[in-house]
Amino acid sequence: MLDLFSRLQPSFQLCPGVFILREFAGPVEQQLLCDMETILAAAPLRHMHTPGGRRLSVAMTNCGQLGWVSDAQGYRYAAFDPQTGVSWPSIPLSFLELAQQAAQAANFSEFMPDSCLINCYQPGAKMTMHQDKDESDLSAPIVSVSLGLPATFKMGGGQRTGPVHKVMLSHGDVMVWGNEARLAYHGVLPLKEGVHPLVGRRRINLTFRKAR
Ligand code: MD3
Ligand code: FE
Repeated sequence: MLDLFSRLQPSFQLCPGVFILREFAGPVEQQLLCDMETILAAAPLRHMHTPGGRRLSVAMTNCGQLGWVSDAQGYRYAAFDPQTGVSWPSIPLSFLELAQQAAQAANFSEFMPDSCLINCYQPGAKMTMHQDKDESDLSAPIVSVSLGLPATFKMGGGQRTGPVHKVMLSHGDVMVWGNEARLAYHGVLPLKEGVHPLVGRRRINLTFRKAR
């Protein structure tokens, strides 16, 4: 664990249960982006709707045994892509290894995600404060990988309102949440205009979860 942290300075524990691993994904960025394009070809990005009928500004798709979906029926994990009717593409080895290494660096060994949500932000897209609580096993951490344009991430506590930590997340940064932070409210401020040399005019976030 020490050695994983030392090659990745400056990584830190933002607050109990929240680990920020700066540039942890850097060494595998090309492979991640290449594997992501294969997934997008089979399961295209789409703007889902909230149960209340509002279109999400972040475009999403999934890979893994289960994918997070939202529509008029509610939020849930589904084994099939509602848009194509077929299973989500499986989690590529490059994704899985990175998620497991990040979890291990944050002291969660044996993390076995069964779901990876791919979020695509274009300038202006944002994510309002929410909790991730659709997963059955809250003892498993969540690992998120940021690629492309930088974004400001907000993290509060157990309530939607109240003081927040703000953290800039840049290309290659990986965050791990677990334990006391697992149900923290969090969100992303509207993405600023820009073009990333490798990823273009967008921010990609890969969120690995154990949904079942
Ligand atoms: C903080 N995505 O998809 S990273 C989401 O950058 C989501 O796209 C954001 O929040 C993004 O639900 C943030 C992932 C994340 C996931 C779980 C968390 C952050 C978390 C649980 C507790 C606190
Ligand atoms: Fe979330």
